[in-house]
Amino acid sequence: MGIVNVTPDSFSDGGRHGNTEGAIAHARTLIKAGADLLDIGGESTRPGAAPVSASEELDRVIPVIEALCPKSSVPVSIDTMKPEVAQAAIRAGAHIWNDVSALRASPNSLAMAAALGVPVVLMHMQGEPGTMQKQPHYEDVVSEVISFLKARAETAIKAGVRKENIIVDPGIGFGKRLDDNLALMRDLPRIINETGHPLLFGASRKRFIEMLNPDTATDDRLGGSLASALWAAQAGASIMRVHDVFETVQALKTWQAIEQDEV
Ligand code: 7PM
Repeated sequence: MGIVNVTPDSFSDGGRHGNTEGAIAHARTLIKAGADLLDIGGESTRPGAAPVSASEELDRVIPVIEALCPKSSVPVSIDTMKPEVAQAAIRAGAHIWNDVSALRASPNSLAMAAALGVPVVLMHMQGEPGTMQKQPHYEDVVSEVISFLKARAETAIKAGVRKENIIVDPGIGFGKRLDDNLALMRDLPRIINETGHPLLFGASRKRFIEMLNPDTATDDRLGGSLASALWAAQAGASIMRVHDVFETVQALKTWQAIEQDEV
C-alpha cells in the first residue's frame, strides 16, 4: 500500500491545484513502482496536527480520487476518520476505508461502514491524534491491543459490517512508546492469530526508527522501514503501508523468493 498524502505543502508551495496534480503524479509513480493499493489521505494524523474540516478534507482528496479511480489499475483506500469523507470517497471510486479511529470518531461511523459495504481498516490508537504521544501507558500492550481490535471488530460486525471486510492494524506509533512499538512488532503473529483478521502494518519512516538510530530525519529511515516491513511479512502481515514502494517491493520480492522457493 503506497502512501499518498494530500496535505498542504506535501507537494507544492501553496495552491490547491499544484497539490492535487502533485498527489496524482505521486500516485502514478507509486503504481509504476509496484504498489498494489494506494492510501489517500487529506487529514494529518501527526501528533499535534491541527484538525481539518470535512469540507477542507473533501476538497483535498476527492479531486485526486476522481482523477485516479476511473483509470487506476490499483484499488484505492481513503485514510479518514470522517464518515462523510469516506462516503464521498467511495462514491468517487475508492475501494477501502482506512480509519485510524477504528470507527470511533463519529457516532455515524459504524452505520456508514456497514452501509458502504467496503473493506474497513480498524486501527488501534491510545488517546487522540493531538495528544496521543503524551504519556502513553499500558500494563500489557500486546494483550490490550488485541482486546481492543477484537472488541472493535465485534462492534463493527454487530453494526452490519461483514466479517470478511474487516482488516486490523496495531497502529505503530499511535499512542505508543518505543518499547510498546517493539513489543507489538515482536508479537505480530499472536495479534494476527488471536484477532483472526488480515493485518495492515504501518511502520514506514516512523519515529521509533529514529529512536533506534538517533538523528535520522524522516527521509533517512528507509533501512529501518525495510527491516520492519520484512519482519512483518515474515510474521504474516497482509498489507504494508509504506512511502518507499519501489524499495519495499524489491525487498519483499527478494524475501519471498528465498522464503517460498518460487518466484
Ligand atoms: C505520526 C504518526 C506521523 C503517524 C505520521 C503517521 C497509519 C495510518 C498513518 C498506520 C493505518 C504516517 C502516519 N499511519 N493508517 N495512517 N496504519 N491504517 O506515517 O500505521 O503516515 S499516518
